[in-house]
Amino acid sequence: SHREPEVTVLLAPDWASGSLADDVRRGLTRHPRTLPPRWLYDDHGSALFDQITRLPEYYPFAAERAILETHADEIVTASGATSLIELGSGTSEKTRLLLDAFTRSGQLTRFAPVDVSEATLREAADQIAERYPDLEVAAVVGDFTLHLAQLPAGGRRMVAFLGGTIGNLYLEERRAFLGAVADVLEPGDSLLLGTDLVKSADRLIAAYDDAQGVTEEFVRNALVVVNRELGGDFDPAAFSYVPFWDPHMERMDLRLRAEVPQRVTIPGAELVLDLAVGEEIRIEISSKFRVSRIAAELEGAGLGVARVWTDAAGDFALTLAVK
Ligand code: AVJ
Repeated sequence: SHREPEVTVLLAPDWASGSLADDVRRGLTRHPRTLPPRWLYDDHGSALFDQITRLPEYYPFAAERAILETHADEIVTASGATSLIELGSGTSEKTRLLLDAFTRSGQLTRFAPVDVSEATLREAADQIAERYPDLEVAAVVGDFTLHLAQLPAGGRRMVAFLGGTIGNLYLEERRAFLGAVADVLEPGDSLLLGTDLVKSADRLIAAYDDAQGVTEEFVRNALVVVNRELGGDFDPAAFSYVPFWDPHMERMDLRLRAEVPQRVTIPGAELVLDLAVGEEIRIEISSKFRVSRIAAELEGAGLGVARVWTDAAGDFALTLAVK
């Protein structure tokens, strides 16, 4: 028997539709037109992302897991944490490697997974509570850009932000996010940050343009979400998928390009959009990092790099930064 996970809901029930409309209005009227990647993860999108993590071309998932498999005990010891907070936890699949290490060390008393998807979070929290019966599981339905200050306090905390999700943020957003994390941490608390590293354009493009077309469908799903949530009439088939490596910004840039001239009406965002042939909508950026740059950004936010772990191929990094 185990304790029931506690679930705190910080998102209003209409949060999704409300902020999606704002994002769509703002993003689709600026140039380049953009849609924020957070909206890719509806049920279908989450299932597609799950499939992406198992594609042979998509190395980041396996690389990060390899680091955790090899170094979880060191990470846990270096952090000295008694409380683990995971931002954007999803199914918490890889987190189990950390939780297993924490179980071996016996130092952890609380696990707080944070995600915007209540259903995913509840299921993950139930499974974790069952598997780690001595752990207090305090799940938070929230947005890691909005609710950092309301995360469970007390003990020595390690905030984990895995998967390379920080790569979705622009430099300014990263600065704001890392600054906000540093603000809520107490001295001795830490951030465990997963980042994908710069590598050959060929491998990067393959990872985001897989042979089975799963990533393309994942990106195209952004239009399906807008149609469903805001009554839009995007024709996803009227767009081609354009993933490219931007060597100057060192990021993957994933776009959809209109193949025919079209008018798109999105009533829920009070928006009518006329797209010419060749007009593009950026759906996601995925920034790639160099270890020196990660350290510079963390230090700029007031966090000190304690350790960096990479996989054997040097594809991905986990950085432990301490307040
Ligand atoms: C979940 C943001 C880390 O950028 O690699 C994978 C999302 N998009 N394939 C990434 C993604 C297309 C992924 N992150």
